[in-house]
Amino acid sequence: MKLSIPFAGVLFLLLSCGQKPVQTTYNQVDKRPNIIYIMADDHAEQAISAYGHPISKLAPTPNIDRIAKEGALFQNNFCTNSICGPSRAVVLTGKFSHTNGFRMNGNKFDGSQQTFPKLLQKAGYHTAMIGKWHLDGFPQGFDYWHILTDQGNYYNPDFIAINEKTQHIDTTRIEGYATDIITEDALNYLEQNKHSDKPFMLMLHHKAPHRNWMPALRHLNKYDAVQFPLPDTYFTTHEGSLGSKNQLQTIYKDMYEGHDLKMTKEKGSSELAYNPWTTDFDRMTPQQRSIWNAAYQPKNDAFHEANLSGKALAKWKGQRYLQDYLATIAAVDEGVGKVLDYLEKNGLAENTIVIYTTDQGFYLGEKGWFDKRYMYEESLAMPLLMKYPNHIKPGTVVNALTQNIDFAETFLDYAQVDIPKDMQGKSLRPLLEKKIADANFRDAIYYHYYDYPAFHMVKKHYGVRTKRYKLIHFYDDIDTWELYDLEEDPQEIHNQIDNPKYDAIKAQLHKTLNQLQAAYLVTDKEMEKVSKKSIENHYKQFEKLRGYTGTSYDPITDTDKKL
Ligand code: SGN
Ligand code: CA
Repeated sequence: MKLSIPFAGVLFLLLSCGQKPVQTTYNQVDKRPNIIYIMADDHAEQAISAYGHPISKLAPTPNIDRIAKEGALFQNNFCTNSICGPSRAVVLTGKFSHTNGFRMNGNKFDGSQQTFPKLLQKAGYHTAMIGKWHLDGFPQGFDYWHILTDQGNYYNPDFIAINEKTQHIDTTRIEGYATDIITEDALNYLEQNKHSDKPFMLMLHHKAPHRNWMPALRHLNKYDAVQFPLPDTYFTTHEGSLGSKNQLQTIYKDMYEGHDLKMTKEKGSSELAYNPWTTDFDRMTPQQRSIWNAAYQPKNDAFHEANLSGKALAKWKGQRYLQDYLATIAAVDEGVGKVLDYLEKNGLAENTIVIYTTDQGFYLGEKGWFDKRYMYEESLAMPLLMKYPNHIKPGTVVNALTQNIDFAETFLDYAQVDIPKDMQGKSLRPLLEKKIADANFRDAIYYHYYDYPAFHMVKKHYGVRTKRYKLIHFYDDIDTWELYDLEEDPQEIHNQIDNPKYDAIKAQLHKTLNQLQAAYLVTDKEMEKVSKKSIENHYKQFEKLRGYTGTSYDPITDTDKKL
């Protein structure tokens, strides 16, 4: 791996001055806790074994689980807007999308606004940001940053950083696997900072396991022999839910057979079946590509021999997706282990808060889906694990309704920095110190997703979730409400909006929704409608990108249908 510029610069300085770093105790002067915020991209709770889901039992994440074992596991943590950039903007600002202004990917993040890293930096912290940024513009409020370009690539990714010599912003391609490079860079950062008397705050953001789920070379065959359980709702017909009918995120219909599922054109060939974004595979070195092909070819040839169609093909695609998705997580888990080991070996574990989370939840075949965006449980949920020895009791389980809106205030609270009045969350510290009961923390959470028409065509919607119920309004080219009783129907397949049995609950949920919108100073109860033409064009554009076989299993007719 190439040395990134700032480290090369520091090394050069140390060598050229002939100085050895002064040996001091870490944080000798300032005893406030260090913070390592590890955020993966699209890592579902169902794929973190600490959460106990059947899928994760077959693909455990022992290192990530260590954080919960030594600290806390949040059982009801949610995002406010289930999509990448917006979730990151909420984390940085402690404000909802309608307040921080970043509602959807493609918006411009106003980097000049108040963020928690800026406040920590001002209060004497050394701050760093490594990995996926995806907020447009460059990070502000960080002493060191080294970020992926846009979404980043799994193999030989491009990174952007400030060249310390020229002060120009440089893009450098680094050979290797993104997850490993990011982990390595974080370990280098910790090592370089080891003798600072300042506490640090490091944001370590992985690209993995974002689409198209490309595992590290050492993990390409990791789960070939495992049959993962496909969810009961894999072949749902979305009865009673207009909001979920016309999306484009069904595994057996919308995945690109080459790019996403790594299927080949025919037996004996390593040519990908359908690969609209050539950059992910084309950027691999010939050596990487040949290891890749050697690992995938036998399983792809076996697939061609089996000559599957209909339901069997749809199930095969679900398996391939899960095998790749979970194998991609393996390197993330190893990386978390390396960071935790480093902290222990260097006497840093005690005084460092470690968080593991992801920008939002993800579907692993529930309702037939991949991707996120919806206010349904799998994508609304945002895994959260947190340790801080001597402050958080090992094995703590938090059941309170919490959100990414709370993170900024939590970090400021632990760092003893005043929490600005305009932040919209609540510090989680009193919960972790058991100064407040879970049930008294928050009665309901607010959600708003705006990104339509866009990839996957999930309609705009907002809503409220309490401990037991959920009310959602889908709007724009439709106008429809959904109500779910999460206790009776955790899979959210029975929309109770027209069931008179729920009339009183419905009225209460509407009231709570109005109260939350008032409390959070919601300025955009509903966004402006888009034109029919634009919606049609988006459908056309995305439908063109779909599978090469030109057919998909249709659960309504139980046959293969032409796409
Ligand atoms: C890409 C993906 C989508 C994904 C978005 C947003 N398509 O466009 O499937 O929903 O990113 O993801 S891909 O074919 O380019 O992989 S996010 O996590 O950045 O919000
Ligand atoms: Ca994401």
